[in-house]
Amino acid sequence: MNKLYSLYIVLTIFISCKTDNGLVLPTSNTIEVTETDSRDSIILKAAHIIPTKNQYEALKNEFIAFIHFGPNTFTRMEWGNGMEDPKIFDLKTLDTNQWCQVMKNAGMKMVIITVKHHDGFVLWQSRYTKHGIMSSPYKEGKGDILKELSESCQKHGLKLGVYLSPADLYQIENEEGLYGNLSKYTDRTIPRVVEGRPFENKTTFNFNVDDYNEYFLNQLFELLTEYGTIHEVWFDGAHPKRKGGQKYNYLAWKELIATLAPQAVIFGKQDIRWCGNESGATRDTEWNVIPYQNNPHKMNSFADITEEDIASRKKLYEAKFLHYQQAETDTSIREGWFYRDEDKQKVRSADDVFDIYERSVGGNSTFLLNIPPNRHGKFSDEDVQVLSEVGKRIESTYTTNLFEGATGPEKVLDGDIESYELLDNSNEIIISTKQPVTINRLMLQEAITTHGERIEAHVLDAWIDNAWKEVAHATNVGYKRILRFKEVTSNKFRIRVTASRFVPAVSNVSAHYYKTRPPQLTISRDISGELNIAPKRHEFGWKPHGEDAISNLNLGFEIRYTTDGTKPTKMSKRFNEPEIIASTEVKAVAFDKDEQGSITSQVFGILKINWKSLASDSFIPEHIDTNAFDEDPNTYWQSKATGSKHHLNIDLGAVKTISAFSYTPPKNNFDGMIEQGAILISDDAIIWKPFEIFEFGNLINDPTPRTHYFKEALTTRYVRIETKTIAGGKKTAAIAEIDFFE
Ligand code: FUL
Repeated sequence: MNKLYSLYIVLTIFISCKTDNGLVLPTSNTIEVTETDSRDSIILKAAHIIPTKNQYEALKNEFIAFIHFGPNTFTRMEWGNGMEDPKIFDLKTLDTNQWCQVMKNAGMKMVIITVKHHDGFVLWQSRYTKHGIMSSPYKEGKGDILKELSESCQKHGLKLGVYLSPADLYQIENEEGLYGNLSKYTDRTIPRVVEGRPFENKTTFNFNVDDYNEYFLNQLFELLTEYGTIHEVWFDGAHPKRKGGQKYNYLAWKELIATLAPQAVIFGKQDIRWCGNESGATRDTEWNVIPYQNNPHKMNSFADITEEDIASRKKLYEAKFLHYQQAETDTSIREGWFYRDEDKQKVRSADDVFDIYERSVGGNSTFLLNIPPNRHGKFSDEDVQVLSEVGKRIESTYTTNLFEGATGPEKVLDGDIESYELLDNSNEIIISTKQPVTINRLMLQEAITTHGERIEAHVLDAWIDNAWKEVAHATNVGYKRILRFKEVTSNKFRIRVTASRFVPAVSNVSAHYYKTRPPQLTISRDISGELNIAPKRHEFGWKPHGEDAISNLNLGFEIRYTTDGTKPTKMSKRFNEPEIIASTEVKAVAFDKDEQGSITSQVFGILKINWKSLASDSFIPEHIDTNAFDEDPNTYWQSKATGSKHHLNIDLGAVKTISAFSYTPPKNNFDGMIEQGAILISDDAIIWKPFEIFEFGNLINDPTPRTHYFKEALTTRYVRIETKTIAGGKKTAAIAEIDFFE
């Protein structure tokens, strides 16, 4: 009865409000779903969820920078262990002005720095620990990286954010460490007074917390009061280790942040969510109205949201609360989050970064790109060049609007994202230009601050040969959608909204042209060693209407490559037929007439055609042991779930001299990521001698290949991989691909 009544209300509202202002409920950041709600009234509520002022400001940043810097920069580890000697952070020079200049040139608006990563080492002059910059040689312990960055940000007009890792290995591992020390919850005053180090800001807080939460709050107090305006506080969810059942009193942290940095958004909590991967993948449909079972404004902890479909109508029907929470698409310009080296650590190409930019910013999220400074305290040249090229592409593509001066709904064409047009009658927008224009990008924005996100599906048509022809289609819009398509020339375009949650309010439409470059390439090898180089097929499946836009766009290019580590040029070998590739590096590039694409490189290990599995401790039938070396990273060996110790013995077919190996974990199975293990060798495949131990960090969030370089080369025919620790405390080991390098 109740549901029928609410359906009646919804229908009445729908019928009566068509000409109204497009609002039938008060808008809010969060709306509760009640027992009496019908499916339709839930969707109507979802159409009235809007971002907070801070969230909206954060969305408008669009492209922001991440800095991972700390002891790992010097140890070349992804995750430290907390027991590093602070002297390891042997920084002699630092140029935060260079960082800021490069970010500005790339079009970025904010930078978030790891002031404390999981190892617990702090990059600022904290009163509450000695494990940090104060105990390092940098400026004889007087340096303060956050201060230098904050000053550079002010100089260059960039916003600043801080990443303060809740996981803290130093506080876990050292004897007097506070993390999980089972201390009592008592009333504590924040900040704790430290003699000789008064605060200028006299605000104080009283919280009932334990030692580690107090430590964390004291540090937040320093960060939010002594380094200028902080616009984002980033709480990472990863935990290399836990101890003593340590809990986090996030609601206390939040109160402190809201008081001291009222303009800051909080990542990993109610304001901003993780996109669910670290590889730059984006969802085709990224809704920011998210279903919750509890009120996110009162929640202490937030689970990662990683599924593909997180907020379709079906998901919203199960909600108890509907809440606006945007995603950040975070990934690194380099392989791994920290700087390792100039030659082996891969750097993303400008094509790659620009592609992620268009998919993330143009897919209703914020692009958070990590640029790890090197051991000289600077961004390396290769990263600088890529970022400068990306900045140029963003500017040349998106600052020229080819709909300028066009006729159509005034408020969507005026370039003012605060004004909007309600599509209450026809659900379509027609735009005519004075002269025909050639475009291959369309940008759309909804008036999310007043009307939330409503469009569920839309189509772009162009008037060609006296008829409407469909050019592209996509699903939701929200803050921003960029449509990409093969170039089309016309003087009349139509946007049709084919499904929506309520009357759509469109704030902006603009048209653009991106000068297509020679394609990015992928280099692969099959089990017999045969090389293949081909244009990269993007994961986003850019195939409107079954048409292969990538091939169409790239007709006429040629591929040149080298196999000796040198840069390929127009004079290098042309790729037209496969050759056999043994242990070496292949570099390839596409040329379209005289224009050169970005260079792709791939290091291959020794050929695997004669390898045999001698034994593994176990395997499950669908994932046999030879999958670990079949040159197909989509298949993998997986042991039975018996514990953390597993092994795989391989016969390389002949005696080989090996200097490194790489481990590729399965991409879509988080169960068997090998965090620690050992390589053993043998003369007879019977008696095994330990050779070297290895360790890889952050595999679950970033399941990409990891390379371990041996201290000295080994010569053997038989190799045994023995596992010691599996990520996340799991009990099974898995290998998608194993490679040995000569
Ligand atoms: C992850 C961390 O474990 C990585 O080291 C990195 O900081 C990334 C941004 O978040 O969860």
